[in-house]
Amino acid sequence: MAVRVGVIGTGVMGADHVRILGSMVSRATVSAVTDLDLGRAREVARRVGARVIDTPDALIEDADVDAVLVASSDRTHEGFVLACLDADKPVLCEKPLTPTPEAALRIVGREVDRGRRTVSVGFMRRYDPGFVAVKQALTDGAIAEPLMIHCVHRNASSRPNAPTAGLIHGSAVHEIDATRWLLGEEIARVTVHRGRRSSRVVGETADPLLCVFETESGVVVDVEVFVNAQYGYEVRCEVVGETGTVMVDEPPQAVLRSAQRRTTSVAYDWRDRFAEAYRRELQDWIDGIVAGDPQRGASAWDGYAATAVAAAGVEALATGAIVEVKLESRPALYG
Ligand code: ISE
Repeated sequence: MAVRVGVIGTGVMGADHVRILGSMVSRATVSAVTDLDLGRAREVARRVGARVIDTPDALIEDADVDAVLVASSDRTHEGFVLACLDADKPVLCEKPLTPTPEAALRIVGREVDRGRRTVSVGFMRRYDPGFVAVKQALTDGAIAEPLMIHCVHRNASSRPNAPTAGLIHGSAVHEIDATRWLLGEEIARVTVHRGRRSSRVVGETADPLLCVFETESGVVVDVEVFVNAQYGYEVRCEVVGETGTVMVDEPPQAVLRSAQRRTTSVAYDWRDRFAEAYRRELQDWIDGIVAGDPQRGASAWDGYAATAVAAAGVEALATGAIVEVKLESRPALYG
């Protein structure tokens, strides 16, 4: 029997998840959607034959909703995820889990009280074939011990006056999670440098930024975050080890040779670059629910840890200091 998914939020990401669930994921249907903009919800629902429910709370409680995907604005995540925990329904929440570590800890606390993991966080890079292959190479010891990681995270453009903190909470948070996941250790301290600002930025956003993380074992990770890079979307990640390096490759694509040029295209945005990762993430989540093992990919604890590092990054950006990351102790529920 198919898992009936209810989707909260039908903006860019919610609509894309509905499309993928409705067309590329087996044993899943989208039974209901909701959005503050009910007109937008109706349009997205129509494409997959889902119902529109007026409010998120009613959607979470609905008898035809077995599991919930939260893709609404970041500040609403906490309330909806807590309501899913109370309703005993598996939930996949888009990243970041919450805007503050305190809010994420409340989710962790509620899940620990229930004694069962049912909250997953949408850090989709954990499902990208390139990132998965890098993780495998590290596990196999292919480059011996990792020493440094170099990352690039570029978007074509951001909205005018996007808050600079959003470059850390919304974008670099992916490198934070990828670092923790690839290395299997926590990030201990953070610095953030703002350099010369691009004249192409509309508004006050400080862009680009360079974030530097240092892990517990001393691996240094540099991340260029540039959300107005103009030319397209690009993510790079290279781990430097004692005997070699391993780098994330992009999905295969055509190489065009014409008019004395050899060209390949650059992705338009993350939905394009990480299309396969999103499909695998959703399939794994559904497979987990079917198998009675509903927490897959990043957990609520991972969501908390990532948000705590991002918050340290925002403090580092404001103060120019090296900021230590102070995590609560990890509950046994998270292994
Ligand atoms: C966006 O919200 C995402 O999550 C994308 O994966 C990320 O690359 C982008 O920078 C964010 O704005």
